[in-house]
Amino acid sequence: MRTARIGLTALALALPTFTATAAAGPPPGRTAIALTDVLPAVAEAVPAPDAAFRLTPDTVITASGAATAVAGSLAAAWRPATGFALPVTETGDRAIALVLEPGHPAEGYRLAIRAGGVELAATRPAGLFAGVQTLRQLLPAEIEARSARHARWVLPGGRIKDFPRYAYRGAMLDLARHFHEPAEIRAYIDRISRFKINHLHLHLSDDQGWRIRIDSWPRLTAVGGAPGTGVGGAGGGFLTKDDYRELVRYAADRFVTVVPEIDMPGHVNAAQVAYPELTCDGVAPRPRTDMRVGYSSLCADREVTYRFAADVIRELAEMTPGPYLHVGGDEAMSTPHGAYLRFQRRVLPLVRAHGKIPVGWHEIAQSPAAAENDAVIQFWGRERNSPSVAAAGSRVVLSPANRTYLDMEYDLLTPGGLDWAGAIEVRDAYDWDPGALLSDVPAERVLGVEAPLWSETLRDLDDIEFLAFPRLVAIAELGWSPRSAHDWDSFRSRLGGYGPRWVRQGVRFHRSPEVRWS
Ligand code: NGO
Repeated sequence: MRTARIGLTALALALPTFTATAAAGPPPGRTAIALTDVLPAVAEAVPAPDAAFRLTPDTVITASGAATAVAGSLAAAWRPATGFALPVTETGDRAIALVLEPGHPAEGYRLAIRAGGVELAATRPAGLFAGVQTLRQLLPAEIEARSARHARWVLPGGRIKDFPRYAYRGAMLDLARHFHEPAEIRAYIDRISRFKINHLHLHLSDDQGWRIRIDSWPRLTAVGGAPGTGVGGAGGGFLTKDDYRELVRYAADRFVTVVPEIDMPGHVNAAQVAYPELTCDGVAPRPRTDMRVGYSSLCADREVTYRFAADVIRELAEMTPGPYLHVGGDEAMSTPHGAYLRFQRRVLPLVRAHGKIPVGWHEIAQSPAAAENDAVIQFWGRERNSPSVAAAGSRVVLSPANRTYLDMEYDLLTPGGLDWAGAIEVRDAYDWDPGALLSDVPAERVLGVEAPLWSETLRDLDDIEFLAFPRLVAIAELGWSPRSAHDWDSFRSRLGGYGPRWVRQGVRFHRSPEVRWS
């Protein structure tokens, strides 16, 4: 692997800023934004251009019961820039009404915008939240400002019916190679949930560091989370159990499910530095801050290995309300094949025993225990066909490295990122079909897509944002929008229109030359 080591922040700060748009504005009754200017693309839209709805100082948002919290989030998003009170009430005229009603698919919603009012309806709050993300993109970019602006706050008229193609739309953040503070993780949750990403996979342990407190093995974080435990000796840190629980709650408020990962039986050097009994010879290895992979392994034939795995899985499951628990399994190059199979035969059932669905990188599909425990396989290869994934018969999350790895460089000129899976520009991230990537995995076994962001080259939130955006939006659209909506020219034009929103939010993003930015 090769890295470009130039700081991303400096580059992003040097980008020109946008000037406010819409000075002239569209004619009254019309809007600058079309009903279909939404990322990810909506499933069905019927514009009614003369039926726009204008927000006024008197606009109210109506909701009751389980819809109230989502209504509150919409009001909170729109208050700063509009300067309007936007009270959430049970009833009201000319309102933006959030309604729970039967009959919509999971996370699906319908939206009707008329001059006299707006109705957003879904069966569950998750659907309302998805609809709110759509609504937020239908007001001009000034709505992202943090203080009151003069603008015509007009929503384009018409009807939308929308629902996801896949149930699982994920982003992964590696906390092991570089620890990212809870505030940075919360910011990332804010950013990804805007695009209807609904899972956040946290890679919590690796050769360099261990980032989640485990009470029964306290040296994991005391040693593995100490200062200097990041790549290049930079950084350090870990999540306390309270930090983790608070992140899980924060994510859940944005309808994002946290998927914790402890990587085993490889990628365990940090654990072995803290507990030498986790090696086969009982000798502590040296701490590692380089980027090599494949050299560490738990010992499949020592009982202490399974006490360790059981304790870690139990404590992690106890603080994780979501259904999934990821046990890694990738690049166990120094675990003999038989030992790998013996390890998975004992560890995958432990995840089940603690009430969770095991998830693993696609190497776990070599183990019959993967299918027996109905594990989810996360494909991260480059090749079109992966017979071992097909053989397992399990559900698959697609993270093809040459399409979805957000830590890959954009091109040869843009600093930042690794290059082992190739350069990934926005169109590379967008132009593939999750339903057809693995020809021997039937479409119905595809649970969804996930874009991993490994942290070897990352330091701070600016670095995270610069590599994630805009590529993560391409993956979000592949995960949410129907295949029939797939259209590079449309995507790239909607993306160009989104740029000013990121500028206002203070998000550093790659101004890809493939996109005409507003
Ligand atoms: C690989 C490897 C990780 C690296 C990453 C860098 C997987 C599943 N294992 O992906 O340890 O950090 O590449 O791109």
